[in-house]
Amino acid sequence: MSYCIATYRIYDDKADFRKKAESIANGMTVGSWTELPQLQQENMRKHLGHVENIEVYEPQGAEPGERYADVKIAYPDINFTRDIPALLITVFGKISMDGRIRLLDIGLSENFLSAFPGPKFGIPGVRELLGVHNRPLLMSIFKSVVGYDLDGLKEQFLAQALGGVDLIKDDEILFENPLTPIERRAEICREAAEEAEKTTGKKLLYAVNLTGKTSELKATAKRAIDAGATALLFSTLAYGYDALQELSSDPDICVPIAAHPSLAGAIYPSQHYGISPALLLGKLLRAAGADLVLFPSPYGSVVMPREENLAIRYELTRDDIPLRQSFPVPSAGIHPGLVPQILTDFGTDVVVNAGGGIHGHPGGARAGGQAFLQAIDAAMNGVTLEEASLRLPELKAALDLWGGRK
Ligand code: 1AE
Repeated sequence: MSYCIATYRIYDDKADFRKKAESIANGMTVGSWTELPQLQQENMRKHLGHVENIEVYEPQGAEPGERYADVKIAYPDINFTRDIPALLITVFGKISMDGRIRLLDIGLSENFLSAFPGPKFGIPGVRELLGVHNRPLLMSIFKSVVGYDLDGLKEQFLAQALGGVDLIKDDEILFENPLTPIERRAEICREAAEEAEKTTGKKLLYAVNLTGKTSELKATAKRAIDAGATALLFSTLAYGYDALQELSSDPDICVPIAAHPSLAGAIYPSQHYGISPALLLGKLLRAAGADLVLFPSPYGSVVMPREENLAIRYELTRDDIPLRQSFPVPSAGIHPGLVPQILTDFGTDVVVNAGGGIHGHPGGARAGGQAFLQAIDAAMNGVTLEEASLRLPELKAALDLWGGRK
């Protein structure tokens, strides 16, 4: 028998946690077990979930609200189809609404995972497309996009591209609109990328924001790719993991997909409810095929605790599962002064991602990109940013504005 194993943290001041765990294991699989006649119990046994482990935390003198248990429940794979919606509904559908319970992890069985091709490109594939193998990548985010026309967008694109960035992504709030429809956007940005390459000698990927009705996503993605998009940005949690998987496993959608974490804050931040970031933004997005995964860093404007970031990174890059690794992209409020810390926490296989930290540079977006690359180069070579900035005016201007001289 093959099982997926869910780990929950359940808070309760008085509950008998074993009873509670058993009622979940029964209730989320065969329903009421003990009330079934003997013969039916035998027939249903293969569908029955079971409690694998319970660890109760009840420190002496615990204040009300502090008592909890970490509970592992095994769910037979034969109960659900091999897709993420069925898995999530099984392990955390109804019970997500039943008191203070948080889903920490799901151990995916080999059998379940075998239905997932995972990222089509992953870290090695994205590096191959860019021809950059030995340093963190740099991604720039379009800012001020709503209400701009194609010329305005092209001008912004060129300024970012000339700074030497590896990827440029749309802002996630840029939807289909008459001024910059997705195909025209893809077309003019491809032209701008080619123009910039003549100066920088560098390839770059442009991730257009894929939006609109779910039933039209694939067709829209293909039109955008035909028009010149070299990557896609997709706000997966708004659409569902399965929508991402549909895109990533389509052989005609042959560009990397960056998953934007929009809405994740409605699901992960509570210690008592929701789903852990490592599962929500790490394990499940990799399984669904995200080549790059954005999430709030511990350092910038929208923050997530460092240990949660490292847990996401672990899930995106662990090498004991047969899927390509996804790039971690710690984001929000990132500026060049943070680069050494990002490299310390994430190593080389990371995408440094910035919007305001590029466009807000006193010398403009081109200088903003250059300052980031200078910071990456210094950090890679063990040179402090302070020291590097003595001969690099773009980096110096960024450090003067935002600080961070490690
Ligand atoms: C966590 C997502 C970050 C994001 O999408 C974004 O646009 C960040 O912009 P900046 O770098 O904070 O300006």
